[in-house]
Amino acid sequence: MQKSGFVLHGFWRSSTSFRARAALNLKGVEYTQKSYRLREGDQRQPDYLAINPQGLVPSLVTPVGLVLTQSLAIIEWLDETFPEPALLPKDVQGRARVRALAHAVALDIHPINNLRVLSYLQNKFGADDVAQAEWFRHWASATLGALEQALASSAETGTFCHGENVGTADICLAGQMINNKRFDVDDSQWPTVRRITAACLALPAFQAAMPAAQPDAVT
Ligand SMILES: N[C@@H](CCC(=O)N[C@@H](CS)C(=O)NCC(=O)O)C(=O)O
Repeated sequence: MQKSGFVLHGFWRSSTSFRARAALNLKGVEYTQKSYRLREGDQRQPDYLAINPQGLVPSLVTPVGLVLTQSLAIIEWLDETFPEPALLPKDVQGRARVRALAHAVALDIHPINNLRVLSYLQNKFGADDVAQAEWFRHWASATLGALEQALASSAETGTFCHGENVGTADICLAGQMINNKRFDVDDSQWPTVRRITAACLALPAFQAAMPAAQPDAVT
């Protein structure tokens, strides 16, 4: 499979799009981006729903027109198609650990803090910006506190979530930590999480994936 001609449908500020960008960059895959303004509802327009009926970003379209959705599935597809550098450990226990760390962010934090959930809280229950931010901080902190404990207490934790190789858990963690800044989440209580995030963000692949570095960024 060639490493160019991919199209990433996403949004500069979306943490799930960040995950896809970081994985593509780590794999050295070239891609162009098509941007959807999430607050304006571009992701629910018919053209995009034809690509991804869920109306969520990201989606990745390969050079032969294969449509991939769900950031974790996109990352695994990239890892299986372009094995180096590996984003999951070689051993089965290591893979289970990295997936568990990644899932804690991707399945336990992100879905309940997503834009459509915050919008529903506002429209259905009258939650204003302050209340929505409080909701976000509460659910992000609940899981990140547990992740801090898991990472700080494990001998498997290294420069990154799992040893010295950056991988899927780091991608999810860094994306979440970037997003946290928009909601003033206090991360001083999670030194290991902070240290790992800083190590990730020092990598060129992550720097190039940063929201502010994207062509559609509005800052
Ligand atoms: N589980 C999906 C979640 C995708 C998702 O929720 N993306 C957000 C942006 S980070 C989105 O498209 N939100 C649009 C909305 O809430 O309407 C994934 O990992 O790809």
